[in-house]
Amino acid sequence: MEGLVSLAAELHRVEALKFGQFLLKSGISSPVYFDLRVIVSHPALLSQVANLIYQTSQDAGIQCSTVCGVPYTALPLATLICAKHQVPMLIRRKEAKDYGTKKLVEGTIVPGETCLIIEDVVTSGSSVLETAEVLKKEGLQVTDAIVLVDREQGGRERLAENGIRLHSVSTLTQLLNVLQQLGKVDTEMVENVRRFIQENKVIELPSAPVKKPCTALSYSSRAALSGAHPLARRLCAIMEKKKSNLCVSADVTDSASLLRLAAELGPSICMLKTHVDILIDFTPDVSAQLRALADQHDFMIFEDRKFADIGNTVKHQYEGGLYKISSWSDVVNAHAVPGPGVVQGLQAVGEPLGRGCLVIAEMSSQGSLATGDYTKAAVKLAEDHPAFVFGFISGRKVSDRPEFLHLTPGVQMQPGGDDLGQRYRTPREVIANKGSDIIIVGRGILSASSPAEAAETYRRAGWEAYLSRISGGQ
Ligand code: S5P
Repeated sequence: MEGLVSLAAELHRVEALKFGQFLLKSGISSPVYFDLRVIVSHPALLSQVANLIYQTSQDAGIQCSTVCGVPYTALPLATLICAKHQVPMLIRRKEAKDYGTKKLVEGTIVPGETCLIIEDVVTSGSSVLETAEVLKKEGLQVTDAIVLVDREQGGRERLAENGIRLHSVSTLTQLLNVLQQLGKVDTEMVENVRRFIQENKVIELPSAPVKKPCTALSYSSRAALSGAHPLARRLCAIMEKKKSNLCVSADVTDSASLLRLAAELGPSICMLKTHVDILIDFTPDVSAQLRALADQHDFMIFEDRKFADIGNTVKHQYEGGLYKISSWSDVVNAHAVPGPGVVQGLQAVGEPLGRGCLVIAEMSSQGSLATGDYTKAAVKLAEDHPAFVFGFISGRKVSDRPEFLHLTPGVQMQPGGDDLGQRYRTPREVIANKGSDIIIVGRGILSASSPAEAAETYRRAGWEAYLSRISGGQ
């Protein structure tokens, strides 16, 4: 108890715990706000917190082989505990959540061993769950997590559902009671906070106050955005109408198979992606028939040409040659590597025809170089050309503008990859967790004994993930 009194007083003194009115990420106004990052500037408090966390783990009788702090605030806490008590530590890399070859966890991993997670504040439990998922993928067992403050907003229950026991040094209510006794908060504020806890179970704690995220918006509300590109609006309307955020990648090498797929899968998809240059028997008639099927079944055609040259060259590649892509494909895509010229060249051809473009901001393949600053530059390139570009090829939501759509390839029902570097994530992961809008599925559907049935399975999975996302159940 004594420990708790000085903890509460210190957290309040250094403004790691504030009372007032704060706008949370979810758009909700909260009377209480934690920012535990500041404790690194107060060494005595930092080590007091580390000691209390360690003591809580001892009291709970937790046995573990390693400790991992949820980045970033809990990292120094884990470090202090591990150094003092001679426990091996693991570091979870936050920035390597993107594709690439970077390791997700640093330190020596012994599969089968138990790793204890340390966190500063738990609200919904999402950050702990995310870290646990990464550790489990490495073969570690995660059974317990220790948190300095449990905000009592459903995180404990959510973690328990996922097999993780949450132990807290303190709850928000306990801190509040102590601060009230110390005269640091008045009765009215105490009541406000109590009511807030009751009424706001499982909401996200903000890292910074921001407005409602666009992942919470429905496709139909995005279809109504007056500033969005007409193709983005139409695609959102198609998705809502067909209850499908599935784009099938029709990577077949003969025209008859392509047209058969388009006819069979048409009702299940919002978009059909082609690689017209892998067809051995392309004729203009094929594109005309494809166009007719797209109109009949109401899906868009996306020729995955991945333009990557100077503006003048891509203009010709898009408009002319054997394929005359601009004459039949609603959507094309472009690499950002040449700079704005590639989009401007394509736009000169496509905009008058009402076509649209996606910028490749990330790739699904192992070791992709489209990460970090490159991805940021690609996002800027897209946002600078809203009259033609309406979205991205990426592994996750890379732009906060709701008028831009995110399409993610590298999707199958089971995570994994192929032997040429492709990497797969599940529809749920991509749509509900990564905030993308459309799943692009090739071999997951094409290699099935019944592609039509497989397409329905993917359509349902993508749609359920979307519904769960907009209802806040991600
Ligand atoms: O990063 C990317 C971008 C694209 S467009 N990774 C990809 O796999 N793609 C394309 O998506 C790729 O060219 C292929 O047509 C499809 C994925 O096919 P699957 O069979 O691996 O699902």
